Amino acid sequence: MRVIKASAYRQFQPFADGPYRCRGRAEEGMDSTIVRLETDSGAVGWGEMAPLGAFYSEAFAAGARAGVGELLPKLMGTDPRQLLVVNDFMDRAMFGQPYVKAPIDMACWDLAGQAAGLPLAEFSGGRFGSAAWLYRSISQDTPERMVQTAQKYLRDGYRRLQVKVGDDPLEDVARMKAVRAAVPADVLLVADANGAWRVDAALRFALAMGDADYFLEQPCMSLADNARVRATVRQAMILDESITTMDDLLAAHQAQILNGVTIKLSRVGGMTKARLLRDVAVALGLRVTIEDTGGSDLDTAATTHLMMATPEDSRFHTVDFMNWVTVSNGDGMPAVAGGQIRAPEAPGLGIKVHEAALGAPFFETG
Ligand code: 0XW
Ligand code: MG
Repeated sequence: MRVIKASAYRQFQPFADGPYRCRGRAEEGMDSTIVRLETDSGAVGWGEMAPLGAFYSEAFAAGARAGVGELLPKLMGTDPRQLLVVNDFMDRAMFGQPYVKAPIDMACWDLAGQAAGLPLAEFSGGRFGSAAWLYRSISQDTPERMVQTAQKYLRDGYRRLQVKVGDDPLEDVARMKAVRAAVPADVLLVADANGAWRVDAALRFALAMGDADYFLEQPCMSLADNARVRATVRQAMILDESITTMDDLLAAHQAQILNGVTIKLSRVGGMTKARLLRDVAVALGLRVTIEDTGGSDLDTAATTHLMMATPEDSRFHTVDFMNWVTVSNGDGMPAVAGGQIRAPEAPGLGIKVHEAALGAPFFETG
């Protein structure tokens, strides 16, 4: 099987619940890059990558579009089923830029799963259980409005909430305490600072929160700063933004900072690299969240498959981005129920893409 044609599309995906605010910035939606690979066997594979604006990570949408335009012509003639070979080739052809490679790698996984006749959960090692927990993120706002959002998500069936902090620590305490007081004790809460605090702010927040029941996610950006926070905070700590490579994961584990890790496909370079990090995190006894920066059905299918292929004891939770935005890019994701998500049963990603709705590609080769 050889790739003979590649196209890339742009899809704007407005947030269903209004602008999403974290690290003091707001975005109206996701500017998604969608890759389509066609092979000499007639099989078609799809991949997606959608950054959160340009401020959240190194990824930015115009960079993704330029990057896939640079890489896709070089991939003509390669066998998409040989995932490690494809990744090695991409890493030699382009230094870094993991978010550019993520949607291409995803489209190769889609083709490899289809060729094997297996959904990606099974193809990547096996489906553990039938569903994975989801969290919903509560965008930074006044405590009152954040409580309203929390209550809406509980009415929708979600049982895990991520409260965006990383702002003035005492205002963040008011946000967390308001949400904690408004939801049942068994609703799992995460305070996610997205690395925005300095150590003093993280410590003020943690001290004022006392023994409240919550997980702390990425209080500061650097390993050294998070280690200083860890020394004082008793709550379990998850790292997200600062874990990009295997070195990052091992160093954080060695520093005894970590209870869990959030693996975003576009930050680490796609499903192939995410799977390796996931397997090592599981072996280290950590809790794992598989997610991404954004997207719709295609991206959600990919993260759900990898989450389902993670042993249940090691899972933290994942996201249903397809329900965060008002546009879909394909059919096949089972409906979310009871705050849990299931992966498609059809081979590959299992998503039938709404090709016509994507409009004309911004790039084509082959
Ligand atoms: C909640 N997210 C997955 C959505 C945005 O991409 C940021 C990210 C996070 O971890 O904050
Ligand atoms: Mg996070």
